[in-house]
Amino acid sequence: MRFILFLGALFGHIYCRETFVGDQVLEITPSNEEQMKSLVQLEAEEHLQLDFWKPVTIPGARAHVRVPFGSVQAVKAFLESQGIAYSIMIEDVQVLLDKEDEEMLQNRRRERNGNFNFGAYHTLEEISQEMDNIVAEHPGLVSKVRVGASFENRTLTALKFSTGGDKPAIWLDAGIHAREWVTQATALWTANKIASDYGRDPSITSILDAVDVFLLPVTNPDGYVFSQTHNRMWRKTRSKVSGSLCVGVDPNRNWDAGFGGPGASASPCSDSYRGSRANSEVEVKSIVDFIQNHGKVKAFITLHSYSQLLMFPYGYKCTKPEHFDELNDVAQKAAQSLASLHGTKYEVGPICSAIYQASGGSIDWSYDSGIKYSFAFELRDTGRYGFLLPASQILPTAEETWLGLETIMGHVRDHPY
Ligand code: 0X9
Ligand code: ZN
Repeated sequence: MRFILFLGALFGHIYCRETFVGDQVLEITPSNEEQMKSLVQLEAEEHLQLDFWKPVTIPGARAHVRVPFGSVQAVKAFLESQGIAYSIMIEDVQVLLDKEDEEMLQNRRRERNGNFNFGAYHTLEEISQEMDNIVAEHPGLVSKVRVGASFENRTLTALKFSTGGDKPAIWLDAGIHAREWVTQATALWTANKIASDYGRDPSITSILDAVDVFLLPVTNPDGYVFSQTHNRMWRKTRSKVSGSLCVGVDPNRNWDAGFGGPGASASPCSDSYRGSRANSEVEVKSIVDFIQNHGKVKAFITLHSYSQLLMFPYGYKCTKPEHFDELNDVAQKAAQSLASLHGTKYEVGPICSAIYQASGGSIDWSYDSGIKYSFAFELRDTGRYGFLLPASQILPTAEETWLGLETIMGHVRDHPY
């Protein structure tokens, strides 16, 4: 009995994790309005438990959907009966998850020598330790800033890069959506890059001589922990929703920008649930308060995955922002420098045309609050692995993303307002 309890404690984290054995991710391409309607119907069938990684938008555009094992046959039969084109993007989601797990374990063994591997996925604990390390190694440049606390009371820790004085600032966050693991990893690599190269790399040096940078690598820590311990596909926060058994709010539908408009759900069980009111999520409210108190944030950049897009406002409406030409120009240049490293192609445009209409998003809030340089990245890939990007792609992703970020930051440095 004692032995069984011991094993239970040892493997508890494995036992209570949701499995995705036999789940498939399908790429679906509706070719006309009628097929679009059928797909909307399909999406509404709650019992199928479909997880749209990339939603249905317009005829000809590809949608990506994770289909639980138990629904695979029914979904395929439906698509075939409607003549809707599809292909299998991921044969068995669990195969990728097992590989990811195994790599994390192996990496932990390798890291026992004390060297942090930026090309691996890490736990929240490991990420915070590495943030402490970065601060300890560069005490004159980097410090920790407590932005607030999450619903489950985890500290929201940002790194502040500052050469002193009272400078305008650039805000950079990652991991607002829990399952977008390449973003937290990219943010941490970026922190180390900025810290190590200040004073060596003329571009980083001149940026930090003009502005401070605040970097929050894990914006949704509760969701991140949950995505590692319970459900790899978790996206939302972990807040309790009164009157519902479902947990969590989509923190990128919760900002006070067109809140409650198109492209957000009012249903607590939806993955894009907007929450009961704008700023209901303490993670969102903490950042809003922090930025307002600071008073001199001039750029707001957020990292998501996946799709390889570099976007700017608006998402809650489909009209051009006042600074369209400048934002578009900066984003095009950033996408060009990003592509110069490995040839990774990004599409550039306002959220509404580049991806879909979505209300309550962070960069619409920042832009409407007067932060002109508001950008959202959707990092790699375009769907081969989607949210389950292999760890072997972390370093190339982070390195190329840096070139895009550097271009934007350089523009902010050169265009004070
Ligand atoms: O739907 C989203 O929130 C983002 N796509 S994701 O697949 N990462 O979930 C797009 C966000 C666009 N940005 C804002 N609306 N601020
Ligand atoms: Zn996202």
